[in-house]
Amino acid sequence: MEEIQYYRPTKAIINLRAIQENIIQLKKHLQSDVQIIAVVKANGYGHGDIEVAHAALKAGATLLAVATPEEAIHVRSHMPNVDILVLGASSASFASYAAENNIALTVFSKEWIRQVALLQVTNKLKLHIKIDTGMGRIGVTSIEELQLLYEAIKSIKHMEVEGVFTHFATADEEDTLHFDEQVRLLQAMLQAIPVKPRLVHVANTATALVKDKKLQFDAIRFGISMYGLAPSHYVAENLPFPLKPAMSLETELVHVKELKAGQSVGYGAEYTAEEDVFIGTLPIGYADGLLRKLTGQTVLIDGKRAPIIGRICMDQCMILLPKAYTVGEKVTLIGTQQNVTISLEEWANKLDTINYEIPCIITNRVPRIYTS
Ligand code: PMH
Repeated sequence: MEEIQYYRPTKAIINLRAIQENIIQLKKHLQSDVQIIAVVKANGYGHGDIEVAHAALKAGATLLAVATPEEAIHVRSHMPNVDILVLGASSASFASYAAENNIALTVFSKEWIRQVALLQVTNKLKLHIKIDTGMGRIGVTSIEELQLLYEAIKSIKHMEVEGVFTHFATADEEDTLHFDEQVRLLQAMLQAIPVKPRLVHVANTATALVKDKKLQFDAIRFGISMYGLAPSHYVAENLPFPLKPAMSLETELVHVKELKAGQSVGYGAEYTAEEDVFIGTLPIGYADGLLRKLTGQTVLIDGKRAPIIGRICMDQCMILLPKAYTVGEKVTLIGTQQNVTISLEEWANKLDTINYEIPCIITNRVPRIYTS
C-alpha cells in the first residue's frame, strides 16, 4: 500500500500489538470454546475499524460487531470473508444486501420480519434476536413477543436464527441489583426459545471480566477493553489481567515565543502572562477533538507536564512551556513520556465523561498511525 505523506505532525498512534495482547489475555480468562466478538463499531471506538479488525482476528477473535449497516458495508468492502454482525437496528431495505454479503442483522420486531419477507430475499439471512432485559434500548421485552418473533422468523425459508443476545446496563457497577434482575429475565427468555441458536452472547467487557463465567455463554462482545481501557473504576479495580491502552495522541511544537509579563494569548485574550514566559503553539484544536473544555489540561513535553493555556482554537492551541524548547519538540497529549502518563481517563475526568467517549471524539482529521 502506498504510504500517505502527512505534513502536520498531529497523529493518533494506535498500537495494534496492545489490542492483540488484550485479546490474548482475555482468551486465557474465558472458558474454553467461548468465542470473542470484536466490537469495532464507531470506527473501532475511534481506533480504525479495519486495522483493529485485522489485528483482533489474528489474536483470536472470530466475529466482528458494528453498530450500523453503513459500518458493516465499510468492513465488508475491506474484508470479504469475515463474519459481521450489526448490533443496532437496520432498515428492512438493508436485508437484501445483508443476505448477499453474509452480514448478520439484529432483529426485535415481527413487523420488520414482515417487511423483509416482502423483499423476497433469496440468499440466507442470518438474524440475531435482541432481548431487552432491562437496558431499555432495543429488543423484545416479553416471552410472548419473543415467541411470536421466533415463529415469524421460522416461517420464512431463507431466514435463520443464528444468535440471541441481550445487553447489560450496569455490568460495570459494584451494585448487582439491576444486573441480577436482567440475568433472571434473560434465563426465563432463553428457556422460551425452542431450539438454542448457535450463538448466545450477552457479555460485554465488564460482564466478561468481572461477572460469573457462566454468562460468557457461546461468545462475548469485547469492546472497550480490547482497546486497553477499563469500562469503569469498579472494573479497573477488579481486572483479572492488566490492560494495555492502544491509543496515544502526539504532535510537535510548531512555534515557540517569549511572552512578556502582561501580554496575552488566544481568543478573548483570556490568558495573560504574570511574568515573562515561553509559550509553545501546537497544531491541534477543537476540530481535532481537543475540545475547548480541555483548557488547563496538561500535555507532556520532555517528560514534563505543561498546561494548555488560553482558549483552544479550531486548529491550534497554546501551552505554557517550562523552558524555551525548539520547534519540532515532541508533545504527547495522551500517552507516556519518560514514565509520565496522561491517560484517556484523565481527559475523561476533565471533560466530566467516560473514557469510551475520548477516542471517539478524536476526529478524522487526525491520522491514525499504526504500530505493532
Ligand atoms: N454490545 C453492545 C450491544 C454494545 O452496545 C456495546 C457497547 C458492546 C457490546 C461493547 O461493550 P464494551 O465496550 O463495554 O465492551 N456499546 C456502547 C454504547 O452503546 N455506548 O457505550 C458503549
